[in-house]
Amino acid sequence: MQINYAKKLISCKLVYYGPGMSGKTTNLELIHQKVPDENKGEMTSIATEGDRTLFFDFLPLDLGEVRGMTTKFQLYTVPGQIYYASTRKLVLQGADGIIFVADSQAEKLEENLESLQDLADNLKEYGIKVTEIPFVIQWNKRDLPTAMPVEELEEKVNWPKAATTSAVAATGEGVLQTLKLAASLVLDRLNANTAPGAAATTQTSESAAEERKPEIYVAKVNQDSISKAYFSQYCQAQHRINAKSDAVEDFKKFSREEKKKLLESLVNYVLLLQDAKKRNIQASKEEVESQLSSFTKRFSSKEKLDEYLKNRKITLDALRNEATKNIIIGKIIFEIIPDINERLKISKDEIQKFYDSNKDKMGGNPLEKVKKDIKSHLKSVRKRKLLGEFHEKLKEQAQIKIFEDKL
Ligand SMILES: Nc1nc2c(ncn2[C@@H]2O[C@H](COP(=O)(O)OP(=O)(O)OP(=O)(O)O)[C@@H](O)[C@H]2O)c(=O)[nH]1
Ligand SMILES: [Mg+2]
Repeated sequence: MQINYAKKLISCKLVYYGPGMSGKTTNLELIHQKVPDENKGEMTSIATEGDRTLFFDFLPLDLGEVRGMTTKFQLYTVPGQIYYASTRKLVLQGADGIIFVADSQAEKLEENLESLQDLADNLKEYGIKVTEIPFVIQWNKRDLPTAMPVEELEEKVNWPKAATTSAVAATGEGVLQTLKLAASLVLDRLNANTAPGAAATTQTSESAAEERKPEIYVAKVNQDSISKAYFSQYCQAQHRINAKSDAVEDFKKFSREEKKKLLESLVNYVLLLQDAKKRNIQASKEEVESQLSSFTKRFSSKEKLDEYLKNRKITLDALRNEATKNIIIGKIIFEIIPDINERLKISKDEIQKFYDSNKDKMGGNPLEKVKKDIKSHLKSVRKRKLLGEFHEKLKEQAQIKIFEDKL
């Protein structure tokens, strides 16, 4: 919670958590529709792939005055899909309250429980207990025929004994009630902490306020903003995945030039995702898993894979993100250049030419031996060129702002 006593401003962060497709973004969209314009900021959906959240959705709200202080809420949703674990954790940082959007359908019981456990684990890493933070569970999708009775959900899912609401976010039912309940729990907590006699707690909440900085953005790409925190995570991940050797640094420091290059590549990716969304192109869970396993099966055993991941300091999630990117790129390329396979054909002549003009780099190997490598090299160069041309086209039509001073 950020409290600025000079400006009489309280700013709270609420995070909508829950399994994939449970209705988190739908909650935010509805709130955005219902709140009068003067009390809300722009809703930012950050690089969404289809209607799934990739990074987070963000909506600033002004709830008016509480005890003489202007109260602002920042609403965030996290991506529910398993493979965005690192993003979920990042968005939880500094949360003042959580709304867990559960999917009431019986077949989603396991996913609800997993996601709730994931939340508890992530909060624990920030030193917070799920039973201590202002916390509301929303039983969403009450309209669906396989929705479990609320009593059963309470019994099977609500182990933190949180306050609960019922909702049909798709029609708006219960959405504002859920928000109001969560907001009141956060404000109750604030009141308790600032009440006379609670001096010690006030101290800590004030100093915590100094520590939490507002979200800083490094770029805006059409409607999507890229936060500095996300960008930093992206840089580390790219470094780890692409490093030539397995010995990667714990935290690599990048030069300004390197950062600019990395930001350019991230902007390109966001442009690509936006275009994919327009074309309704997605990477399905099955596709991601199958691409992932074509990589992991290179390792002779699970131990070998674990060792590789450990040396590189990467997680399977990071590889899944990378796989998602590759699948989407592959699909877009195919859609914009239907004869891509034709255009990626490398002729014997080209291989010969490359071999002849790079003979000194061939280590004395005969053409026969390096033919395959040369072919795949030329193919990836051409693919990059085609993709580069496409990025240029996307850029021409896009509104891109880079905040270089924030890098
Ligand atoms: N029937 C029904 N459908 C709903 C309800 N709430 C949301 N949906 C639908 O469920 C789907 C997923 O909703 P989202 O809001 O995108 O879900 P999410 O939790 O943001 O999903 P991720 O971002 O992938 O984690 C959409 O097609 C919504 O229209 C509801 O109460 N009832
Ligand atoms: Mg979402």
